[in-house]
Amino acid sequence: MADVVLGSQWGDEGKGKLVDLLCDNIEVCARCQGGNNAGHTIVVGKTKYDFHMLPSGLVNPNCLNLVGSGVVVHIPSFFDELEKIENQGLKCSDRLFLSSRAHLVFDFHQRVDKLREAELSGNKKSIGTTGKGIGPTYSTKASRSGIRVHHLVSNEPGAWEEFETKLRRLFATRQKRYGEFEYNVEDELNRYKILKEKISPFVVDSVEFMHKALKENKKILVEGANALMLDLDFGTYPYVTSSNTGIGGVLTGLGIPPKSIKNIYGVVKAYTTRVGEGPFPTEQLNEIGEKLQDIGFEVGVTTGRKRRCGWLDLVVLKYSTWINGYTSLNITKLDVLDTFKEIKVAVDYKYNGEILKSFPECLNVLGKVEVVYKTFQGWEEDITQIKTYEELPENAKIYLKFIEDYLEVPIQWVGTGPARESMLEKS
Ligand code: 2SA
Ligand code: GDP
Ligand code: MG
Repeated sequence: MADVVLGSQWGDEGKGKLVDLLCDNIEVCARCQGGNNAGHTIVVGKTKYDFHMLPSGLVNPNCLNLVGSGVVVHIPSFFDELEKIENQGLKCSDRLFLSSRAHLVFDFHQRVDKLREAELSGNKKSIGTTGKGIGPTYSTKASRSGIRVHHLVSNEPGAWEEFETKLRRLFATRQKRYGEFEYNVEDELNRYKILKEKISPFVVDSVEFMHKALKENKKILVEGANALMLDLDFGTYPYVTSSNTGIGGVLTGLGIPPKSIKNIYGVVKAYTTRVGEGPFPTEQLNEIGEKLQDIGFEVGVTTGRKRRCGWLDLVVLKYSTWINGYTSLNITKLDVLDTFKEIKVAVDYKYNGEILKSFPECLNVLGKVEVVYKTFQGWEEDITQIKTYEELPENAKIYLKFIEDYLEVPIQWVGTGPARESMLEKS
């Protein structure tokens, strides 16, 4: 069976840390969607690891790791990340696998990502992407002109020529759309001739890989990237990423049956953050937001951008729970709220005086909602040294209990600091 870790808000909830905690007992860790737009931070002792495209399960030396077919892969970045992690002392190469069906991100996809953003910014509608070429690559995938890993590594007669033709054609269509832009196809092809040999040992048929792991009753963990509110279908469209970041993406991105999924862990930050543009009803554009940003050290792992901050939004989380069906929750960064006298939580959205039944799909409506808050008294004490859930201050427990009751999902862990040990398990 496979357990799944999913982001429940707009990302950066602390998924990497939960994966790390669960990793001690798992044998296979798999990424199913996204690419190197993601940034998962893990702190082990004095070492801080930043994972982008590679699964965080690499921190466990006994765990096999798969980059699944739903992931989009920029191969030079794959090797940069691998090298960086290996230089930090983790031996990874022989337990890292890449799906032959994953789509390739080329440098021109990254250029196009930035060109498109620049185009949109003219109408003040840019998405605030990470610039990693994620959207343009999923676009070529959907338009059936994408290039997959197997196209690159194939040794069938004429395969390289076919790869070359595909790449040239793809680039030509992008040039037609965006005009002349700096990109040397010949250099790229030469580079990929070398990368083909380098990447080949990592490539597997991931459907067979996952099927075998399930059949052998291996303990599997799927690591979601980004988060539900960035989901292409269910997020705040068009201010989303270009993959299915919810439970659906786990199935389509790995090719495993629904019945193979056991636990679905929802990672919930004790407040809300968002990086990039797009609606954020509980955002605090004031000293509260600044304080959360500052204490929570809310800075993008991939781009270094400051994250926008605001109060916890239970309307978002209810919607997220309906879609992903969390079996339990990991509340992270509770310690960031330690010094707040009052803590607010959004419990409803009102539109034209009426309480909305769900999270609105239309951004014009969302832009006009009045957020209804419930106010909690802060605990105003340092919880970072606490060792058990029971020892948490009463006001912190009241806050957590309210979340649990509202969402009707049990809390399993509470994060009280960035380190591996700073995680309280609720019995
Ligand atoms: P993209 O690049 O096409 O996926 O961007 C589309 C939107 O998705 C958001 N997005 C993210 N949001 C939170 N965290 C992400 N990862 C990095 C991190 C972000 C960073 O862990 O800190 O370093 O800035 C991530 N990746 C994509 C993005 O902001 C757009 O709103
Ligand atoms: P992810 O993308 O969901 O894996 O999250 P990120 O790694 O992008 O951002 C989460 C940040 O919060 C990282 O810097 C973590 O080290 C940190 N973090 C995780 N859990 C906690 C916690 O409980 N308390 C504090 N203070 N920091 C945490
Ligand atoms: Mg992140």
